[in-house]
Amino acid sequence: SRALASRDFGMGDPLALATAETGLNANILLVEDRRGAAERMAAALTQQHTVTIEADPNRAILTAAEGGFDLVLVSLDLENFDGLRLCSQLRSLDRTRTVPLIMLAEAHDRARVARGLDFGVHDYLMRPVDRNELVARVRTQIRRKRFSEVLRGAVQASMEAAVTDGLTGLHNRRYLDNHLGSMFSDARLSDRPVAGLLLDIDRFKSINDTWGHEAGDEVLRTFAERVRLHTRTIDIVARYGGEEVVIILPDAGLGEAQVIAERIRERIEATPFSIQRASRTIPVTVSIGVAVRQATDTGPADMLKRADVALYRAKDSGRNRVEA
Ligand code: GH3
Ligand code: MG
Ligand code: MG
Ligand code: MG
Repeated sequence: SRALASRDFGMGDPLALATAETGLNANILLVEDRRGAAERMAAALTQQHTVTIEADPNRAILTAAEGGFDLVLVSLDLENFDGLRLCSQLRSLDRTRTVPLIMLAEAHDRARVARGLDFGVHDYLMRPVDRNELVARVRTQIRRKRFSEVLRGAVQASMEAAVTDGLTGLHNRRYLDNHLGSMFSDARLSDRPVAGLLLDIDRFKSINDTWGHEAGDEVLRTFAERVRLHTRTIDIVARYGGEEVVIILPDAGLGEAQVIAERIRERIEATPFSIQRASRTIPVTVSIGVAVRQATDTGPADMLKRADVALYRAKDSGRNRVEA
C-alpha cells in the first residue's frame, strides 16, 4: 500500500503546494475601459503576474472563454456595458465557470456588488483601488484556486486508487462489482451477449516457493500487463483474487470469447516471464474458464460461477487450457 499512498498524494502535500509562493504567478484578465485606472492596476500586478487589459467587454468574454486565465477583474462601471452582466456571463460559461472573479466598484455600486456576491462573484475592490489591497485580494483568490485544483486532483487520484489494484494496476474487485451488475442488465434488456473469462495462473504457488514472493509479484504484474494488452478498452479486466483475473467482454458471444481466451493463453505461454532478481526467465502458463450470459441467469454471479466450473475443468484436465 506504499504504492497506493504515493499515488494518492504523488503531487506532494496539497496544502503546501497550493500555498507555495512560486505557484502564485497568475494569468490575469483585467476588463476596464478607463485607461489610466487599468494601467495603474496592471502596474501593481505585473511584478508577480501577467496582466491582459481588455477595454471591450464583448471581446473580453471571448478572450476569457479561450481559457488560460486564473482570474478576471471586472469593472462595474464600463461605458456601454453592464459589468455585472459580464460577471454573470462568465459564471455561466463552461470554460470560465470556475475562474475567480473580482469586481471593481464605485461607492454607488454597493447594491450591485451585493448582487454579484450573491450569484457567485468571489470578491470586490472599492475605488479608488488601494494597491496593496489589490495585490492581497488577487493573491488570496489565486491561492484558493490553486488549492481547489490540487484538491480536485488528489480526490480524483484517491478515487481511482480505491478501484485499482495496487500491485497490478488492474481494476479491483470493488470496481468489478460496481460495474458488472449494470453491464449485465443492460445486455439483458437489449438482448446482447456478455462473456466472462476467469483466468488462473498455473502452479503459481510453486513460482513463489521456488523464486520467492517478490518474483511471484513480478510475474503477476507481467501477467496483468499482457492480459491488458490483449483486451480492448471496453472490456473490464479486474484482479479477482490472488492470482486470478476476471475479464468481462461486452457483446462477445461464446465463439468470440473462446478465441480471445485462447489468444491470451497462447501469449502467456509463448514468451517466458523475466524475473529481475534471479536474472532469468521462467515459463508461465494460465488456465481459463469461459462462460456467457444465459437468458435464465438471475445475475452476473451465475455466469461467473459457470466460468469457475469451466476453469476447474481446465485445471483438472492438465492446465494451460481454455474450457467453456
Ligand atoms: P493451480 O494451478 O491449481 O492454480 O495452482 P496454484 O499454485 O496456482 O493455486 P493456488 O490457488 O493453490 O495458489 C495460489 C497462490 O497464489 C497462493 C498464494 O500464496 C499466491 N498469491 C496470492 N496472492 C499473491 C500475491 O499478491 N503475490 C504473490 N507473490 N503470491 C500470491
Ligand atoms: Mg488455484
Ligand atoms: Mg493458480
Ligand atoms: Mg488461484
